[in-house]
Amino acid sequence: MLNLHDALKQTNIDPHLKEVLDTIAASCKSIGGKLRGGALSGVYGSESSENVQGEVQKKLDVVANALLKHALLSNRHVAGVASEEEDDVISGGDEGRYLVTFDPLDGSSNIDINVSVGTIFSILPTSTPGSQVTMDDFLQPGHQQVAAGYVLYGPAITLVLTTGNGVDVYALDYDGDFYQTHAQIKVPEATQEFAINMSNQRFWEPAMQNYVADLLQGEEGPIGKRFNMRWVASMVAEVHRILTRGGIFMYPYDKREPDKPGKLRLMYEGNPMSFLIEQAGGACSTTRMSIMDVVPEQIHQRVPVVLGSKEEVERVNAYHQQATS
Ligand code: P6P
Repeated sequence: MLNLHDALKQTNIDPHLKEVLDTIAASCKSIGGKLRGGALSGVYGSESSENVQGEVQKKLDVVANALLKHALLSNRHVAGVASEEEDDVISGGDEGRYLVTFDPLDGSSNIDINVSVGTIFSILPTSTPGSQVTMDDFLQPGHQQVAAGYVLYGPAITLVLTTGNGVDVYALDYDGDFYQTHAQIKVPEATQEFAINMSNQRFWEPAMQNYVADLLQGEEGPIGKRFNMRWVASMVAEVHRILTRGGIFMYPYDKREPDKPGKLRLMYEGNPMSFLIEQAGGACSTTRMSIMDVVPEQIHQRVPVVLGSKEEVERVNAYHQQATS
């Protein structure tokens, strides 16, 4: 079995990028170790602090963020980092050529109930090597990403990674190494499984309400087939299910907070997951455009997210196009 280090050696990606990916994998192993301890590791519960998103931080949010931040800023190839848990971007070494954005522990409301959570990361080239990074250096569309992935802390600890040549899956073995279990995975074109938080239905745009209502009509409805529903409230778990067996995941715009176009963040949730899904033959959309075409204006900006099996994402887009034509 190929381990991550040897698998990366077989690619022609920049050796410096390989070192950044090795750093991320090593940090996620440490995060996984903290999670494995569960309540015994003393990291359950919340801090008294809130992050820039206005969310109460879980103890493990803070621990995971510190682990990743310090490890990456100690890697000479990292020019700077941006984290969901940090108000501003942070400069790294002046010879670094890579910018890393990350959500250190996505789905952390699931930690205390022992449900899967994950780390999401995205790697961008810096256009200003050798100088202090600013937020503007990070504000690149998702198509500029050179690598993206996540680590899912589930029954197995699984790393899923793309460097722009397909998507590969690695599992963490007892010896502490990630071994490749699947290469070039593909999202099935069609699906009968959707993921959305139905409790927000009254806040969606009519086009999304109409689409989901048609899904729920099953064989008798206009889509003509029965759908099953899943909602883990952990994006990494949903995306991993979709990469594994297909599906469509939606966190759409809702009218509760008109200045927030959705809940999920573009730079360290929408873009990395879109890169993975598109590299695996799936599709991604804000319902108006490809997520990776969005030109970022703020490091923590939010974006409506629809991603998964191409046939279903295209159907959602059609419902929204009809609504505006
Ligand atoms: P809700 C976790 O907080 C997260 O950012 C994603 O991982 C997940 O898909 C979504 O929010 C869950 O949101 O509103 O269902 O709790």
